[in-house]
Amino acid sequence: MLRALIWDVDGTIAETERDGHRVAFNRAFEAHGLPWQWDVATYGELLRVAGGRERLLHDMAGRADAPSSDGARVDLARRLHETKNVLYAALVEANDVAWRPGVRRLMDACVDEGIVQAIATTTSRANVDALMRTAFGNAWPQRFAAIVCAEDAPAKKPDPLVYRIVLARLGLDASETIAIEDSPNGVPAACAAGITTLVTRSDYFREADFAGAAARCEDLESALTWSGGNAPRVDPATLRDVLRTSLEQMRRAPRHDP
Ligand code: XBP
Ligand code: MG
Repeated sequence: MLRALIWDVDGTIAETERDGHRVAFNRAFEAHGLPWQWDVATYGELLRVAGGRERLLHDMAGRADAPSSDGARVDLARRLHETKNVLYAALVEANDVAWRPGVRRLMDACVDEGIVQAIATTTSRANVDALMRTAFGNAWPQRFAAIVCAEDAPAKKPDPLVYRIVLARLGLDASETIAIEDSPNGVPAACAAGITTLVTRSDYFREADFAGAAARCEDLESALTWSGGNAPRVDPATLRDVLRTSLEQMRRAPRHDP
């Protein structure tokens, strides 16, 4: 019996990587007097590395103009990352990072139907907070039975730790949940935790293979046909079928009180 929907954040809820984190990293480089810039394609390559600080350190390893000692690089990455997160929040608050189609409707439908929701992300908690507040205000955490971020799960995706912590906090078995993911790091993380995983294709990973995923779609709006009362309705593609079946099962299940 499926009981909970687990959301990835970056790329799944909004195009945060291309329009948010990347832009904020570039502004942080400028703010720290560095001549570095990550264009859209370069940042796509860097997304192989999960975690903003880890991504910075990976990039610095190939730069002649980065600090030479490990300690100085770690310190610079920490300072750049702090600045980046502040600038990211400002971008999100200015509504420069649009939510992806269908996400808000599916989240609202879950609330209407009493379906438990959770967040499993390798992003810093402050970034999740900034993004979710734009849609739901300060009370947004009340919508989620578990919110697990980078600070809670130091081993980042594709490590399944973040999903295992979510399952533990929900008190559910993996077979009772589905995850929505967008990335080649996120899908194996959810799958390794035993969770049925649906892919919504973000810009950076439009062509990726996602062998372990149960189903794939372009976005959640086109994946679902919405009818009165926010109810998702059947449509033939695989994601639609899996999600519809999941939601119907969840609707029939007793409400889970975390
Ligand atoms: C998200 C990440 C994060 C973001 C930036 O992956 O890898 O590092 O790019 O956030 P996922 P931070 O969507 O799989 O959770 O700078 O806070 O790390
Ligand atoms: Mg993602």
